[in-house]
Amino acid sequence: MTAINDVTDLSKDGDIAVLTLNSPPVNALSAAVRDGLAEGFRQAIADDSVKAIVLVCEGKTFIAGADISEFGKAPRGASLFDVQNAMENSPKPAIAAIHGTALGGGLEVALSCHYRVAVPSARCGLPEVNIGLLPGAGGTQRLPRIVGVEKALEMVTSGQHVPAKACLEMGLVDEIVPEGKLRDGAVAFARKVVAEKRPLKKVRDSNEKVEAARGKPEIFAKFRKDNARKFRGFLAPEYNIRCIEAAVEKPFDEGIKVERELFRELVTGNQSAAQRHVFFAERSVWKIPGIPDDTQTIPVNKVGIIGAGTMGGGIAMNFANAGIPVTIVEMQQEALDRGLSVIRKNYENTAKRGRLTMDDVEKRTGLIKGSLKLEDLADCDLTIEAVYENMDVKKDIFRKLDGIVKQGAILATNTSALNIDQIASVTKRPEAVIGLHFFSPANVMRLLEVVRADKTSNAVIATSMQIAKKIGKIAALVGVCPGFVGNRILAQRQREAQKLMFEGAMPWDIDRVLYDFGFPMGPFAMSDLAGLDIGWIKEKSHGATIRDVLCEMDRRGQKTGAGYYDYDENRNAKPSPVTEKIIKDFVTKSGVNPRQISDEEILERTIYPMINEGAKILEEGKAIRASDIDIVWINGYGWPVYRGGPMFYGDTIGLDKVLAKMKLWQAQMGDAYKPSALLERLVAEGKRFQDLKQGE
Ligand code: T1G
Repeated sequence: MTAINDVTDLSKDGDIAVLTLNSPPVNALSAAVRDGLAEGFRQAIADDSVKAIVLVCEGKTFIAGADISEFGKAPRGASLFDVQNAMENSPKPAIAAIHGTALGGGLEVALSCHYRVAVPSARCGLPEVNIGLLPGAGGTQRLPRIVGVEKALEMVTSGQHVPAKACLEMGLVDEIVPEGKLRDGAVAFARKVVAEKRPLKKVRDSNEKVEAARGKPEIFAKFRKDNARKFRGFLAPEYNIRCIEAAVEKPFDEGIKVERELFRELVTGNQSAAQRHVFFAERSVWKIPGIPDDTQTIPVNKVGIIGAGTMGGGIAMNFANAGIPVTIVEMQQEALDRGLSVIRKNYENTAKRGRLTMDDVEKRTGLIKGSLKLEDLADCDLTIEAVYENMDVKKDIFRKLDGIVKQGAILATNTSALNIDQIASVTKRPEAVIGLHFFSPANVMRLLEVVRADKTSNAVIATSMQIAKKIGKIAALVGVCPGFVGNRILAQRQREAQKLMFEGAMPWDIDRVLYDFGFPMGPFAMSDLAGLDIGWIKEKSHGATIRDVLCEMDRRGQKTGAGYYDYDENRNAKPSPVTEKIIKDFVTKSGVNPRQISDEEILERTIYPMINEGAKILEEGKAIRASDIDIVWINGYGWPVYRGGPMFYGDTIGLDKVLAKMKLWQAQMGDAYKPSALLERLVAEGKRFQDLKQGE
């Protein structure tokens, strides 16, 4: 065996050369890997005793793509294109041996080989779209030549990982070899190719599938139409589609030129920078300073939920979905029965959509037991209180749980804003108390705010993060403060939306600006969807606010066919002259002269105070890092991923711009707009949130 470089070695199995990559964690195509591939292929081709070349990887996966951390830096090492040309033009058969996930540049390298073999558990994909890119090493030109245009469009715009069996059926892989015997299987396959004198198959020369789509623009028109909603605001999906169109309309080398041009545009643009930021943010959010990965955790084999309402029921489903038995406690039989029937109906609806079998439904509902007695939670490893937001009620429940639940168990609250230190203070085990703030609907929303209280132990924090991952959430560890991280920042946007309405903007103007920014819907449409009467008390309502007047007119949102908007029978919203008049009357009564407010001001006024609040959260230590705040807002509130989250967006537009506006508004409208000290410091030092070391 010859070491080519630190991450590559070349050996021979008889007359078959085996080039092995070993560059943890995922054999990404770093400069060293590309150099190793180039030199390894050169040596194998030059060695007359070698009849074929197998490329295989050590570790958990075949090459999982370009090294994303290298983007934006000066290129070093062999070019990927040169490596691919050496493989494709090799006079000896080149075989890629795939395990784990051959993704992005990894699959593109494999497609430059003449053949591909894989173990059954392997998967292949071109997920560049998820980081705002497109396959920039020939993937958009080679993939449709193998799998056809429709499948290629689906794969490059979804980033899906295709299992080996399906890859074999589509021709992406030529043979499946036994699990755990990849290297031997690949060498045996190479021997077969040599013995049978099989041709040196170049994917680039296989044109029938792309030619079959030539002159059929309807394929692309339909695909764009069918996916318009999903792709709204993103550049990468559309650019991927254009590359596949080029593969159909142009010769290979011309198509490659289109691919490189569009790739270059994306990789230097803000959207990909944002989505690459999120890629790494989704991984760093799990890292907690002072709590190492090997912290002893508490096994969670049984979960107790107090409250079978919307939140309690949704939370229970998360654990049942992960195969963890749940006991859900209510005070009244009728409420318990209602809660359990809502759970069953949710599962049955999912089964109707074909995403669960009825057997799954029975299994999961079978894991959720109802009870009217807190005593039935005595043996739970984790209990989660999910009753309504009243401190006295929560304290009463925690006092009781403290006397019932076994020692060593975790006592969690789902409160969305109340002070968890106060809740913990009524128990004898404050170290066991933590916040697990789920977002409604709890069985759907991916975000979980894990709220550490002053006395919460490391084991309880580590266990909470671990169980969050197990139930498929993305968890951010946050501190106790009003609204924690997500809702505290939301309060800024809500206040500004209301204020702008009193200054002359209409709800539909504000919603449109935020919808066009990339949110799934604006604050007023969201209020109509949730219902304007949340927390509204009819008997105490006397027209004090616009919301009160609307509710008093029974305009309580979508459910009553009218709220801020008027709704038709299909719940399509349109601006309401009734609401407009109510607003104008209020503005007149308040003595304010309404003014024309630009879209730019609406966006700045709603977004910049959010960024400033995020800076305050950081300086108070209520979030570990700026990118955790981005993760909260992307996964809990629909912040468009192609803008990276509020803190990344602040960096993108320039913190000096944010600071200048906050200062202007503070002078005009008071200290609610006072810039955070951290924002002032970063601007003074010419730094960005991204430059902060975590916990700084
Ligand atoms: N580059 C750099 N680092 C990467 C990486 C990559 N492509 N993929 C993973 N990592 C790091 C990750 O940050 C983490 O680091 C560790 O590896 C384990 O990752 C030219 C331009 C492969 C399915 O988009 O989908 O090719 O936190 O926790 O859950 O056309 O990683 O340990 O320090 O995710 O087992 C295209 C991205 C790139 C694949 C494994 N490829 N990666 O999942 O581990 S662009 C991708 C993944 C490209 C070409 C274009 C997943 C995984 P740390 P992990 P995992």
